[in-house]
Amino acid sequence: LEREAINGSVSIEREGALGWVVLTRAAQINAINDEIRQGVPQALRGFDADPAIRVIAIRGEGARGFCAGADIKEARGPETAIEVRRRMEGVRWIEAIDTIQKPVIAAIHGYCLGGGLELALACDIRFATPDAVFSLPETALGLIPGGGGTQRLPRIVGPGRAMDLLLTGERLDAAAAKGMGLITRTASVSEALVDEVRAFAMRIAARAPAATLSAKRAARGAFDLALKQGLDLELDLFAMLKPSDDAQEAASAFREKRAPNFTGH
Ligand code: CO8
Repeated sequence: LEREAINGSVSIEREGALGWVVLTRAAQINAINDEIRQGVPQALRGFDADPAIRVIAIRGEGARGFCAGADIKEARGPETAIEVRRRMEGVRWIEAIDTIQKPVIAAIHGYCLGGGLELALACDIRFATPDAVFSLPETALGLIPGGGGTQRLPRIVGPGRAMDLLLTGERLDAAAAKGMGLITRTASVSEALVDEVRAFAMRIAARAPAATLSAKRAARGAFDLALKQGLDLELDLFAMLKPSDDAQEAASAFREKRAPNFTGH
C-alpha cells in the first residue's frame, strides 16, 4: 500500500484500481479546514487522471468519524456578506467533485455532519458503518448548509425528507439513512468498512471502464438536466459505446461462455 500526503490534512493511497482519499485530521474529527478544501479536489483530480485507477473512495481517519463538518474553531476576521460570498464562490470545493469522471464512494464511519454530509452527498455512492450518524446541524448554528446540502439532499432523498432533516437537524443512524436512500450500503460491522468498500469498488472496477464512466455521466445528468436533454445524453453515450471493443468483447464472451477481457476501448 502506497501512501502519499497531499498536505497536512489529506493523504492518498493506491490499492490496485482503487484510489483512497483519506482525511487525516482525526484529532478534530476531520473538521473541514482549508487544507481539506484544497486537498480533496486535488487528490480526486489526480486519481481521475491516473489510468491505473478506476474507482475512488473517500474515508476519514480516526475512531470518531468521517467528518464533523466545517471547522467551527477556524479563526477568520470579521467578514461582510459580499466577502463571504466571494470567498466561498472562489472555493466551491464540494462542487469540484461534480467534475470527476470516475465513480467516487464515500466510506463513512461515525460522525458525518454538516459539511461532512455535504461532501458525502456529492459522492456517487454512500457506504457507511452501522454506527454512522448523519445530521445537518447548520440552522442551530445560525446558518444553512453552504456546500450543496440544500440542493443535493432533496434530489437524493426527496424534498419532504430533506426538508425534515434540514429544518430539525435531527440525527439519523445508518439504518434510518439507508431506509430513505441517503446511503445505499452498510458495512456488516464497523471494523469491516475499509475491506468491504474495497471489495465493492473492485466489483465496479471489473466492469467495462468506458461504460462505467458513461453510466455515471448519464445518471448524473438526471440531477440537473431536463428529461429530454437527459434522454439525448443517454442515447449519445449509448451510441458511442455500442461499437466499442469492450461491448463487442462482452457479446463474444457471452456466446463463448467465458469471462470478458476488457481493455477500456
Ligand atoms: N470544528 C472544529 N473542531 C471540531 C469540530 C468542528 N466541526 N467537531 C469536533 N471538533 C473537535 C473538538 O473541538 C475536539 O477538539 P479538542 O479535543 O481539541 O477539544 C475534537 O474535535 C473531538 O471532538 P469532541 O471532544 O467534541 O468529541 P465528542 O465525541 O465528544 O463529540 C461531536 C463529537 C458531537 C461531533 C462534537 O464534536 C460536535 O458537536 N462537533 C461539532 C459538529 C458540528 O456542529 N459541525 C458543524 C456542522 S455545520 C457545517 O459544517 C457548516 C456550517 C459551519 C459553520 C462554521 C462557522 C465558522
